[in-house]
Amino acid sequence: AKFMQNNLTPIPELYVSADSAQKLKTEAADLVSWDLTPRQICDLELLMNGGFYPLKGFLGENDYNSVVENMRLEDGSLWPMPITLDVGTDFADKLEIGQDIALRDQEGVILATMTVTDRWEADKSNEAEKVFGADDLAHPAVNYLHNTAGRIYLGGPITGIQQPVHYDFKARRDTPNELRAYFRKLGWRKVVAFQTRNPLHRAHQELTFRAAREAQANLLIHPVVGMTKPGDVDHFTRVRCYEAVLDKYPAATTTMSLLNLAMRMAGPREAVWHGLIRKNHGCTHFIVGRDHAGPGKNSQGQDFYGPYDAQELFKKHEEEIGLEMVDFKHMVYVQEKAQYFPVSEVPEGDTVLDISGTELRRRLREGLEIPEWFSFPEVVQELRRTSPPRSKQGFTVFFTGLSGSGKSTIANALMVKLMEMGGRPVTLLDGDVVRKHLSSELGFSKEHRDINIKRIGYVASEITKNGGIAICAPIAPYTATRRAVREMVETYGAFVEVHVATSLEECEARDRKGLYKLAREGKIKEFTGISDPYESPTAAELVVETENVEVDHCAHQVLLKLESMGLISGG
Ligand code: PPS
Repeated sequence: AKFMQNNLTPIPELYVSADSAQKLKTEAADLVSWDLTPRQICDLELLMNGGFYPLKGFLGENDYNSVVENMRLEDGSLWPMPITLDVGTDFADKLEIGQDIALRDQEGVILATMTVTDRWEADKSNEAEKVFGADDLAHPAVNYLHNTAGRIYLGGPITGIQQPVHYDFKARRDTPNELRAYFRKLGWRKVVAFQTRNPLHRAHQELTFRAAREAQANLLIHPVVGMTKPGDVDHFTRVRCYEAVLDKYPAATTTMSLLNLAMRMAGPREAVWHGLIRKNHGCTHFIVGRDHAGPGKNSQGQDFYGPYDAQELFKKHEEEIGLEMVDFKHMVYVQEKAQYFPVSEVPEGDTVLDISGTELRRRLREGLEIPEWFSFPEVVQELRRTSPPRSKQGFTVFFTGLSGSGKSTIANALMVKLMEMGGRPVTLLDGDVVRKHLSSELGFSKEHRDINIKRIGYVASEITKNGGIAICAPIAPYTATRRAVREMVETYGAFVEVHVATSLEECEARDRKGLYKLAREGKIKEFTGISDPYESPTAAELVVETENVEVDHCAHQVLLKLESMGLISGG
């Protein structure tokens, strides 16, 4: 075999010896320090433990340019991904070339020091074009490059002090050298790695089985738990799923290890990168699928990469990567045979069953059946726990409207009706109540109103995340702020905006608190509708009229809306 491992010698790491680490850590406390971003922490971990061998630190300018343009370091070694330390201009400006800096995690623990040999402002659009194929913000890594990453890149060699701390699934995390030692100990001379950022279903199990059988190799399930594509199933859920599936593999031939990689979704380049990383982890074979590490559609609705671009680029560099590619068979279920087959080998006339990712998410969302031929009951159960049907998830109802429009009254009625139904806790964040408990120091300037509404949004998003119902009833006069709240909440559940559209004339005529009179007399400044703006919603989920309509009926309209959105179950 081409890529048999005969002698799994350790791979170079960037850590100092245990004796020196304590001393270096004490000295490093006096250095200028940089607080690493979550992505930089992932990168640093793999730099230090040899996962990114032959890199010796964050790329300097020449290596960076060479990687971007030619997929190679300046010395010619294959390396497809720019691993850069991006910082803000203010931080970069206070450094001198040659200076050592301390790299800290988000709690302030010093993980490494770096000698700054390079500092430059990169051409990010060029990086996007060359590395990701297009300068298009629909690509998650391009969006990160332009909207999250700092303007200036720093480069230089790293001296590792300690590994980043993980409190989750400790026993399942291995450095390249730990995996190498494990393979050596068990006498595994050929190991095929399976990279994944998704839960494993039966089709994945079939394909990994096949891959291992074809390569006559042992199998390493090597899921990414660092950063994956935004919107993916969180890694906690996934790892519980993997653990459930691992029982279905023969223990003597298969193992699983978690990889704290920050993916870039760079398709072909990413596949080559993944291969090099697996090589460093002691593997000999690597499964590359259709659309490997694909970022989804571009802003024109087209795929960023061709479905087999990744396989082609990998194949071209196979020798240099030092891993044999095992191409992914798209496995489908054949009903008549009650078995999985590669799509190309389906017996003629037989019925193929398949459930796409989108269809799976729909079934989870609506609490519909997921058949046993598709996945394992334990996996489905885990996924259902994290993505319960909408009628069991938290959500937020956000009333907006003028003072005295009836927001609070309707919100109260809605709360009582939801409590009568039971099932989920309900919290009412009424304008006046919030101003008493959360925002007592704030006034009514635009700035203060925005702070007030964002606080409400934060609390509502936490309630939604934890499966409760938040009912908010502030004036919330600004469209942009309402939208910011919507985005906060929609990370965790539905956001239902209800415009209580009582006219200014009617509110003023009612003047329930006597405030409009005072506002007209100039005794209250910046009063919404009188001396301050109210931007009417244009895309609210529901608009309710209150003139000549009973409160009970208004609240009922909201309930019907919630039911039609699947947020409360009928009956
Ligand atoms: S905002 O704009 O969303 O932050 O306002 P909100 O927190 O909902 O507070 C509105 C209540 O505060 C009283 N009040 C005023 N409203 C508008 N403008 C000014 N200048 C003002 N001063 C005091 C008023 O009672 C509002 O209560 P509601 O329930 O809306 O009538």
